[in-house]
Amino acid sequence: MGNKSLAIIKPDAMRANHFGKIIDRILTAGFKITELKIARLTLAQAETFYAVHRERPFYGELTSFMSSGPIMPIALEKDDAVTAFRDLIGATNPAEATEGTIRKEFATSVGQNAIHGSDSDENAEKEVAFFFPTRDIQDNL
Ligand code: IDP
Ligand code: MG
Repeated sequence: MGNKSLAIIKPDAMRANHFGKIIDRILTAGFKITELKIARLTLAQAETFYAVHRERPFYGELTSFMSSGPIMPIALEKDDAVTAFRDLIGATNPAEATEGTIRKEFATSVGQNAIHGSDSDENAEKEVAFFFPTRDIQDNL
């Protein structure tokens, strides 16, 4: 198992000013933040990032939402980071998310669900590289 994951605080949570509380949750859960920035995706960049979902019925809604405003990509490290982070964020649909998860507290719908988390070690590597192609920070945090 790997130790990296990529989080993205989505436009809904950025607009609602929930990023401070969400970052606090992430740190309290024991993740190390190695990279963090505010970014904004073009529609084409959102389509590239979510290309794996291009056949899904919600692809248009997802990519237009993810390019609708600022986002906060965050590179994370922890033992078994992908699984640990998906446990912290909860189910895709907040109606199904466990009490105490980030999506249970901050998501408003299955589409506008506050936060992204990588779903495999392989995708974590790709997703971190998508947002942080030059990792020039030493591991000294
Ligand atoms: P995940 O984010 O929990 O891994 P995925 O199935 O990978 O969920 O879907 C990616 C994203 O697409 C979700 O986080 C959500 O924003 C959006 N999405 C998933 N299912 C639906 C849907 O049924 N309607 C609208 N948006 C959806
Ligand atoms: Mg996914």
